[in-house]
Amino acid sequence: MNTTDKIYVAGHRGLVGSALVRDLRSKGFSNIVERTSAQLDLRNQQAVNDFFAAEKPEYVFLAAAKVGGINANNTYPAQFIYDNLMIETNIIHAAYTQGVKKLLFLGSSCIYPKLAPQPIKEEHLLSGYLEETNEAYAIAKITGIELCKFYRRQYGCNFISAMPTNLYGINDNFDLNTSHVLPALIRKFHDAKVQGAKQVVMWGTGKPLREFLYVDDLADACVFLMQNYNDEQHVNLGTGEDLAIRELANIIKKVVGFEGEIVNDTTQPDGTPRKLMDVSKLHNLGWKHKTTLVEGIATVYEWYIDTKQ
Ligand code: GFB
Repeated sequence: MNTTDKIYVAGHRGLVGSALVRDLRSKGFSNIVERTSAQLDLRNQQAVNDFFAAEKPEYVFLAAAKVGGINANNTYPAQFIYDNLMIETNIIHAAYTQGVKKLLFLGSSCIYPKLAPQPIKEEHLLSGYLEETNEAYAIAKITGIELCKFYRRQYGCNFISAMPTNLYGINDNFDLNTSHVLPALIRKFHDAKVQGAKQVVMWGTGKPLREFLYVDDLADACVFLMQNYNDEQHVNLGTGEDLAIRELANIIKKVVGFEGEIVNDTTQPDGTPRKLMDVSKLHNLGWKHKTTLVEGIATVYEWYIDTKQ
C-alpha cells in the first residue's frame, strides 16, 4: 500500500474508522475516500456497487458496522444481524467485482464461543455455543470472516480479517443505553462528580473479565496487517491482559476523581464471563500495543470533558 493509493475507509466517522483515518493521514496516506451513511447507505447493494464502480478504491478497510454495548446488542438483535450482514456482504462482493487489491474486515472478540478456553486462540472459532446477549452480532461478524475466507479460496481475493478485543477511545458512544462499559462509566462517574451524587450504578456483578485496546493502537495494528499480512486465518488484536469490570470501574473512578461508592445493578446482564485474546500470532508477526489502560482512559476523559461538556 503506497501513500498515493486510493483507500476507502468504510465507517470513517465511527470509533474505529475515525482512528484509521487519523492513523493513515499521520503516515502520509493522502488519497482516502470517505462517505457518510447519509451519502451512501451501505445496506443498499445497488448504491454500494455504483460507489465502487465510480471510485474504484484499491484498498478497503471495512470498519462500518452497527455496534453497541451489551444492552444495545440484547435489545436490537434484528438490526444487529441485518445491518451487519448487508454492510459486509455488499462491500466484500463489490470489492471482488471491482478488483480491489486488498481488503481488511474488522470483527470482534464476541465471535468466539461463550465458554472458549482462555486465552482464546484464532482456531477456537466455531468450536462452541455463542454468548446469548450478542449472538446476532457475532453471527454476522463470523459470516464476514467466512466471506473473506471463501472469496480468497474461490476467487483469489486478498481479503484478510482482524478480530479486535473490546475497544475504546475518542469518538466513542457515550449514550448510556447503547454504549460499551468504558465510555458509560466515564460518563456516569463524571456526571456523579459534577452533581455531587453519592453513588454510581455499575451493571451486573462487576465480576466479568474484559480486555481493552486503545483504538489508536488498533488503527496502527490494522495498517500493519494491511502492509504485512496476507493469509486466510483471521488475526486476534488485543493486549493479552484483562481485568474485572469492578477493577475497571475503580480505575475510571480514580481518573475522574469521583469519591462516592459503586453499587451493582444485578438486574442487568453480565454477558460472557471472560474473553481474553491470545495475541501470540499478532506478536509473532511483530506488532504490540503501546498505550496502557490508565493512559488511554485519561486521554479519553480529557477529550470527553473538552468535546462533550
Ligand atoms: O462493554 P459491554 O457493554 O459489552 O459490557 P460486552 C461489559 C461488561 O460491563 C458487562 C458491564 O458485564 C456489563 O454488564 N457493565 C457495568 C456495563 N456497567 C455498565 C454500564 O454502565 N454500561 C455497559 N454497557 N456495561 C459487547 C458485545 O459485549 O462487547 C458486542 O455485546 C461487542 O457484541 C462488544 O462484542 C465489544 O463486552 O459484554
